[in-house]
Amino acid sequence: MGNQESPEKKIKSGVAMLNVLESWGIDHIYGIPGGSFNSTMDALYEKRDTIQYIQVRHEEVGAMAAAADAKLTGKIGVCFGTAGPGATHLFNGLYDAQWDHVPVLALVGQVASKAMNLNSFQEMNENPMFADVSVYNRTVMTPESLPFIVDEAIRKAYRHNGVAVVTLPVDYGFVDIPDLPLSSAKNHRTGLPLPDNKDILDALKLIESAERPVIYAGQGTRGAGEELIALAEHFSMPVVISVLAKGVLPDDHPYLMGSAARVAAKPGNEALAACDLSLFMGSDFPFARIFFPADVKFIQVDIDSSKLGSRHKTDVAILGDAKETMKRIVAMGNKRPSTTFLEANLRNRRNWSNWLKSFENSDEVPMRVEPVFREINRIATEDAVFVTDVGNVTIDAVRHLKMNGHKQRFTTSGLFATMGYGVPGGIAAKLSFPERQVFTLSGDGGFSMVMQDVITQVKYNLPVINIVFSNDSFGFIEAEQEDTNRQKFGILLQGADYAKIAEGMGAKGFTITHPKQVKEIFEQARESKIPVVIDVKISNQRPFPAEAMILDKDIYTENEIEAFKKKIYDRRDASSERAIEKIEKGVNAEVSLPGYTHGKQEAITNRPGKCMIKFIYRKR
Ligand SMILES: Cc1ncc(C[n+]2csc(CCOP(=O)(O)OP(=O)(O)O)c2C)c(N)n1
Ligand SMILES: [Mg+2]
Repeated sequence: MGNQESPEKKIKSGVAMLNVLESWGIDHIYGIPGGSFNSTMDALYEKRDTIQYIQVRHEEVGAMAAAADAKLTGKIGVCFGTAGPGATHLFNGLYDAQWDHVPVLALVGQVASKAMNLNSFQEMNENPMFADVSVYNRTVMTPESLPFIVDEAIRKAYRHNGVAVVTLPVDYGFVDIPDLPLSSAKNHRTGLPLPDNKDILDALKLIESAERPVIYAGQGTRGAGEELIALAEHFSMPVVISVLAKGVLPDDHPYLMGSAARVAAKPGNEALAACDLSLFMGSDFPFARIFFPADVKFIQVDIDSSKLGSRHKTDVAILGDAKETMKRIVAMGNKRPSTTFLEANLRNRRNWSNWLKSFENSDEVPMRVEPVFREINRIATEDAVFVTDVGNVTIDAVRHLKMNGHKQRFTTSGLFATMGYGVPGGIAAKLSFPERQVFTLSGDGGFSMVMQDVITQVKYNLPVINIVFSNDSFGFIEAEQEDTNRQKFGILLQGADYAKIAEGMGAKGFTITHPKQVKEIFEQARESKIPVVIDVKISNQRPFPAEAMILDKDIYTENEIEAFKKKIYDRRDASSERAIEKIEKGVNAEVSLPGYTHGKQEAITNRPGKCMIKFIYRKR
């Protein structure tokens, strides 16, 4: 860093800026150069031994990787784009960071200061462009201020867990400025609010009087898996987790009901539908109003006061760190013995797990996904990182990855839910954790949005195992269209040989078409020293939808099944015909009921020895 003893010492403004980055522990930065970014490229050359420039093939990939870096490490991710088209390409990655609340710094090129505001080539009015996505958004006005502004930008990004954008006129970076020690990195402190015991006592009153309490845990519980288990066990509460909280608990923990909403495990949705109290812990779950009963008692814990009460009518709000809050709730509350509600949920979850497991050795061709997940789970190391794209593949990953709840990590594009997260996330994971095994899991749609950057994995020797689930469809949207009972349109994809494409970029490519091949190919992938793309040709079946039910004669009475069938007969259309046919075949028929919604569910949870939970569907 700078030298206070000799203020006459000069340094290029661009290098001074990178010194600030370095002081904050930033060791790599993603982007593509351009005319308006050359002074920073020059500085990056000078600083090449300490800050690695990662050349991506699309700025979106760089921004997405920066967001993924931040999600995985908690440290700020950094990306850049040149003025105009390079800048606009950043948006998806930046919005992903914004929605999943992680710090990212975007450096944006600008034409030279003298050319600004003259309608110059590629000059755009960048501040308003980035206004919505950012927590800090400035254009540098003098070379001397550039390092100060970047320092401030980093502080703000950390403070607000958001995106800071600094727009740099290209000429400034080349200017010599005094080399001053200006970084505030050493002053950086983080702290989380501690809960107020009065609020905890209020929460305890609700917990103690509830009959069917459920914990809904979000990413705020990351790092607090033990406290979460202690809380669940102390009060005999089943736990439902958000997608972003996947991996906080071991997936084989019996109290874990899985996730809710469309990515749900069935017991997850059913636990929410049946509960009379929600302990909503560190989450921004956008579907809370739909999936909890309207009259549920609601306790919300968050470190961000602006989130309290935002997702559901809330009875008790606790501003506090989830970990500390959970500890105190347990310490201050009386232990509650097991209940029929908990027992029912535990059994519901066991049924679901057994049902999922029953497909693991399926020899169906085209393949089901379960044999693939069986292999992923088999070869995954104890600290593996799983990066999941957006689509049916998200549902499958959330349901089938068996994470250990310790060092393994899961990441995806959570609330923004953009496709094209897999390959960039893989780059980020392997750069941040070179020693760890990294899987990316993408649909063919999501993969083909960003697959060019497999070449980036090759260039930087990042041996990621990329898995492409090829169903020749935007499957997730196809299922939505199916549910509307309208014509399917715009969803089928031209198939491609993704293994060959990967080989063309210098990666190792495999194609799996039959379950017999899975084991051998995953063995090879595990040993590979270069990036791998495994293209699995899967059948285009939607994952078992939450809006379907299993009519099991062991669980439902004849009358219940008849009543349900009648509902379907009443509906006479192509999809109900198919459903009836399935029911006629007997037990364990999977019946998908397009046109029915699970928005309103009634649950019968206190019938030990019987089915614990029954859906009653209502027509939309
Ligand atoms: C950038 C972007 N465009 C469109 C969507 C809407 N969308 C959500 S999932 C999906 C289909 C994903 O298809 P694919 O990657 O093949 O995965 P699959 O569902 O088939 O497993 C689409 C189009 C989105 N989330 N992000
Ligand atoms: Mg697909």
